[in-house]
Order: sequence, then structure tokens, then C-alpha cells
Amino acid sequence: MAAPERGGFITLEGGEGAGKSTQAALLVSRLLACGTDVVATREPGGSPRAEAIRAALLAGAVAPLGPIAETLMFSAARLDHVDTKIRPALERGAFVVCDRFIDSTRVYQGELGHTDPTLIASLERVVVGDLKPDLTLLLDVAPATGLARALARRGTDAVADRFEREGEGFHERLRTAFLAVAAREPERCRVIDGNQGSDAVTEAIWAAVLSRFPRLQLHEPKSGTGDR
Ligand code: T5A
Repeated sequence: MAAPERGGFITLEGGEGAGKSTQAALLVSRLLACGTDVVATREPGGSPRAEAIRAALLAGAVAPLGPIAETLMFSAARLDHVDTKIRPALERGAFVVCDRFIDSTRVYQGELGHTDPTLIASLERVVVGDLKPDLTLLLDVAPATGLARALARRGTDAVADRFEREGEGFHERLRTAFLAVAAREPERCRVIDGNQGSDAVTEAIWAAVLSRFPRLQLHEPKSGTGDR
């Protein structure tokens, strides 16, 4: 029997509060409506062992060990996530929609954390190998908008995570670095204006997905059926 066609690997990237989780969930619903097998996941985390590492990273427990240790921990989480969840899903022909992936490491630990880019590239080769995303959607928002959204969602009583605690200058640099990463790989990355209302962002994302995976058009429910 022929092996199933490899599914599509889609990642969403961007700064804090850019709308990644919101749009990832909407994209998953839309892919499901096309009758596709879809796995929704996120980083850091996505598998039980990687989720345990996520808790330590976002609580800031690893930061005192320094930027290299932090980079290694993100990579350790990714290794388990790729091996136990992403690769098996793609091999069975599913779509994988992942909230953050390699570009977050390149930007947060590399560009902003000053971890040597050759170390980041080596880790990427070992951990991810040829499993690069087919499509990366970069949600680009003004840092103040993203931070205000993240704060509104969290509520004022909850504790900000390690990265939300950084100042606005950090988030400006984050935005610039994500845009630079996308510019270096234009065939993989699509920049989506995340400052727009949620519906407009959803439509821009779907247009990018259809352009990368035209076969989905054949399975798309007719508009107006409310079937999304
Ligand atoms: N990290 C991660 C690294 O440093 N290295 C790595 O390798 C990886 C993988 C993850 C942290 O880890 C770092 C990066 C991060 O700092 P997280 O909690 O997963 O932490 O953080 P984020 O991914 O940044 O999640 P956020 O929740 O902050 O942002 P999202 O997912 O982009 O935003 P979302 O969808 O939750 O939306 C936030 C709020 O805005 C509203 C939503 O309803 C929600 O209330 N909203 C909109 N409002 C108006 N208009 C729109 N278009 C809206 N879209 C969403």
C-alpha cells in the first residue's frame, strides 16, 4: 500500500498577544470543516514531557542558568514534541497547526537573547532536521497592542510570565527580529497584519493557507453554510 501523502505543517509566530492562539484555533476549525485530519499543538509544550519543561521555562526557573541553558531547554522540549507528536501526525497525513516553533527560538533566544546563531542552527538541525514548517504565518502587531491584549486576556490579578515582564523596547526588537526572519525565508513565511479585527486576520490567514495548499479548495465547504 502506498504511504499516505505527507500532511501540511503550519506554524504561527509573532510577539506577545499577537493573536496566535485565537487564530490557531480558528484555523484548526476551518481545516476540520474541509474534512482534514488536524492536530493542534503549541510550543513550548505540546507533549506531556514538553509541557513540564514549559512550566519551568515560563515561570522563569531556567533563566538564572543563563541563555544557553534556556536555549537547550526549549530545544529539549521541542525534541520530545517533534518525535512524539508532530512527526507521527505528519507521517499519517494529518495537518499540524503549531502555535510557535523554531522561529520563536531564533528570535527570542537568538536575536534578543544573544545566543550564538550557529548554536541555534546546530540545535535546529539536530532537533528538527528536515521537518521544517511548510507555511509559517507571522502575525505582526504593534507591540503596545499585543501587550495590551495579552494583559487583558490574563487579567490584572494573574502573574505575567517571564517574557511578558520584559519592557516595551524588548517587544519592539522582537517585532523587528520576526520581520527579519520572515524576510529571509519568503517562500515559507507570510506576514499577516494582526492589527486588524479578528475576522479580517482569519480571512488573510485562510488566503495564505489556500495559496500554499491549493488542494484544500476542493474540500472547502460552500460559504454561507455556517459550516466553519
Ligand atoms: N518562547 C517560545 C521562546 O522564548 N522560545 C521558544 O522557542 C518558544 C517556542 C510562550 C513564551 O515562550 C517564548 C515566547 C513566549 O513569550 P505563551 O503563553 O505561549 O508563552 O505566550 P504567547 O505565545 O505570546 O501567547 P499570548 O497569549 O501572549 O499571545 P497570542 O496567542 O498571540 O494571543 P491570543 O490569541 O491569546 O490573544 C490575546 C488576546 O487578544 C485578543 C484575544 O481574544 C485575547 O484576549 N485578540 C484580539 N483582540 C482584538 N483584535 C484581534 N485581532 C485579536 N486577536 C486576539
